[in-house]
Amino acid sequence: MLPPSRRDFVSLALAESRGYTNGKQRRQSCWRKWKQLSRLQRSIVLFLLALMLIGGFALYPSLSPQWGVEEHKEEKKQPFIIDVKDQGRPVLPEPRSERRGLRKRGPPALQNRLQGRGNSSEVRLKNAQEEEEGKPLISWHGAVIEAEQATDPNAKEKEKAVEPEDPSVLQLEESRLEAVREAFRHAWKGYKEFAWGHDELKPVSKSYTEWFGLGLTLIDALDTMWILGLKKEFEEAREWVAKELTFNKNVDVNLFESTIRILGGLLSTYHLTGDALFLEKAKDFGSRLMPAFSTPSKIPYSDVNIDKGTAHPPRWTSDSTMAEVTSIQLEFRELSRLTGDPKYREVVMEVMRRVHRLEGKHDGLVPMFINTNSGQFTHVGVYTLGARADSYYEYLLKQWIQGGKKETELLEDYVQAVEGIQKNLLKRSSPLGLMFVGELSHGHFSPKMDHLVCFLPGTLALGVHHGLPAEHMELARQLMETCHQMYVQMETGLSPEIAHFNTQADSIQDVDVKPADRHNLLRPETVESLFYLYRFTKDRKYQTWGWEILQSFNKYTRVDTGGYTSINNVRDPTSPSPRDKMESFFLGETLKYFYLLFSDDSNIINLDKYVFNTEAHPLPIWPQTD
Ligand code: DMJ
Repeated sequence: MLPPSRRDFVSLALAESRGYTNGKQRRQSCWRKWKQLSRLQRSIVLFLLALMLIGGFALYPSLSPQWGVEEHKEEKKQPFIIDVKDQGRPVLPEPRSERRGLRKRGPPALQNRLQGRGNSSEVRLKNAQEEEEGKPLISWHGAVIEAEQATDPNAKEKEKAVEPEDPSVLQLEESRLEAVREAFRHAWKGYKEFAWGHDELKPVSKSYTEWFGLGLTLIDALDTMWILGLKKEFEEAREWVAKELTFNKNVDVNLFESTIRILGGLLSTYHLTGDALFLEKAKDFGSRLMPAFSTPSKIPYSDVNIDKGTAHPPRWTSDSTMAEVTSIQLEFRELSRLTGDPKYREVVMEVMRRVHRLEGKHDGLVPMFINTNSGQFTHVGVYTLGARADSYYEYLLKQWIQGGKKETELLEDYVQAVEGIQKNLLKRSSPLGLMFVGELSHGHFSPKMDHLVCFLPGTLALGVHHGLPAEHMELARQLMETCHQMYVQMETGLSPEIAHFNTQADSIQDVDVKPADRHNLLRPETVESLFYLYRFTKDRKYQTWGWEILQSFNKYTRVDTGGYTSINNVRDPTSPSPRDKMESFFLGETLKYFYLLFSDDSNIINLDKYVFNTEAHPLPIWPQTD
């Protein structure tokens, strides 16, 4: 039996819910009921109403849809084929309050990194796995990759905690992180003294090279400084961007290179810092790249003049490079999301749609060129995971991740390509039996592997982390070992640009290098993959391998007066022969991946929240609102 007051309240509620047809009648009836209530009853009702009102206000921000909700809904309805009608509403990177918090906090490395570590990363890994549990992942050509199949056999390993906070482990970690910061400062010193505001440092001749004339190294390095916690260096670079950087320049830029380095660098710095300056610059630059897409086939030209708004292919051909036209999507899609203007996303997704439909792939592998007039592949018959094709495969997976794993055609193409690699491009070397990725030329297998291919172990591991088949992880581990051997089998401990693998049974060494391939450009791919493999397996051997590579860079490529240089000969430790150039990706990628590899804090660029573009600039995985 309810107390009298509760009974009355219930009867009032029931009366109200009966459903009147006429509003006036309803109002009168409510009023009559109200008058019949005692003072106490009215107070209770009023009190409850007030409570509901306050609760409603408190909950409103978390319940109200964020900008762009409809954008994601559209994409869910039409995976991959994104609706152009979806116009106009920008999506901010994070709720404003958080961004303010981030700014106040400063770069992540300035925070107390020892707080709250270990457990939180494990929880996140578990959540990522749980997210996939029980759901078929994709439907691919009628076959369904089941969640069970996609379980990582190393899940146990994932859950294994990094050692408890053992002081010697923490000390080792901190000393390695400091070694990376020191390397960065040294590189920055050379850039600042001899190349400030120019594209690349020539550390030996103490001068610079100009490629686009846009301060390439400085922009490429912005988010690295933020992540490493180099506040002073970051602030002086920001100052340059604010005061000196202008895109009002009569220069031709390469669409791909400038997208991944400049647009990608500005967008990621915007996300990490919340500083609108970088978004403004990104918008300005992105819009100046758009003329590249005005071609008969919608496959963009390689070069665009950012002042005149004209674009053209290279002088000798009307072809564009496959990797170049299919590795600008993460950046343009993000620009659309941030500005609310779909035009950036539309042009790059049109490229993906056309490539997806093209005949001439070989088990999901693509040729290296595509014609900007016909929109067809050219040079059909040559397949590589190296130069000119590499990041096509990387961006299939990463776009799928960026968009919340809904654009199934991207995933289909990625999974099919991995099968194509397994079927056509893998062989084992002698004497160690290393698994390597060769090339196929008109049916002829060549045991040639670019260092560029060493992005692949990391990408495969990332796919497994996001639910793809466990066998990809096994391949990732084996290829990681191979990339490691490309370093340790060289006299300097540094990989050549291209390796040839011996397959004859009586070989003495697995890796052979042709005289023209002996250079090392300070490239990041192996360190990048070591980072992913360590993040996902916590196997410390990957950190050790990375540490050895850093030592070799310091020994053979460091220039006393500041900066690091590419070298001509990784086989000659007495005379590695400097090439006198520090590529912007050494600061943008290589040192950043070293830092992330040596850090045990999975919160520094959480891989469930960010996806790296091919120049190591982290962009957010789009929040799922439904
Ligand atoms: C970088 O510009 C990018 O990583 C690109 O995908 C490949 N080449 C360099 C680094 O080697």
